[in-house]
Amino acid sequence: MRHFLLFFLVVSLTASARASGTVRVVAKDPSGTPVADAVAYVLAIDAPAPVRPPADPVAIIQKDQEFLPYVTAVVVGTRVSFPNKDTVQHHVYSVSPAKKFEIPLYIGESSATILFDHPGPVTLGCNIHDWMVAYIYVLATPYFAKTGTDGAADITGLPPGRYRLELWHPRLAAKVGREITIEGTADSTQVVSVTLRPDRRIRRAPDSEGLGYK
Ligand SMILES: [Cu+2]
Repeated sequence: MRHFLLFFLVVSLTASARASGTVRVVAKDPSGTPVADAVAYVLAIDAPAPVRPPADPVAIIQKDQEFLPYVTAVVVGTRVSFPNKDTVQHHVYSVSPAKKFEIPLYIGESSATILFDHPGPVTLGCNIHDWMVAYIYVLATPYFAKTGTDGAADITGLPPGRYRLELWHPRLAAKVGREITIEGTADSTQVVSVTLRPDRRIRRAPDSEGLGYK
């Protein structure tokens, strides 16, 4: 009987250690329109969740004088490369507190990779092309996902426990967050209302085609 009880205990402990849940975050503005390019992430409240940066650098390319992708989420310790797919030179820089850097004028695959070693938002710009802007959001949690055009992002592999769900977006007007609980393998959907500031991005000069910028 005692053996049976022990066996039962071990089996149930193993099962709970393996169990993981998914949170589907759906970001919408107050009018109900889906919000894309938001970084949804959860911070573990009960136990620390260490991050493991990827072995290879994450690439943010420059193509047709734009950065791609517009928003990139990485964990602390990730290296990012900035390959230039254009035939013009770019000069990528950031003056953000989480990471200040500069890759002077280059064409093609710059040998420089930048290490993002502090959490927080990083705004990327190009010294040559004012309209080029993109963002890196550096996270101190392994649990995150970016919303698509449908406003949805699935955060997977969450061990049971309590988490703080937060969202970041380049034009976020006010911080959003709430506490959530993951139980077993149950999936949950969290609809989050996000208020964005107006989009003030500088658009490409309309006559740039004729001025030899290409
Ligand atoms: Cu440029």
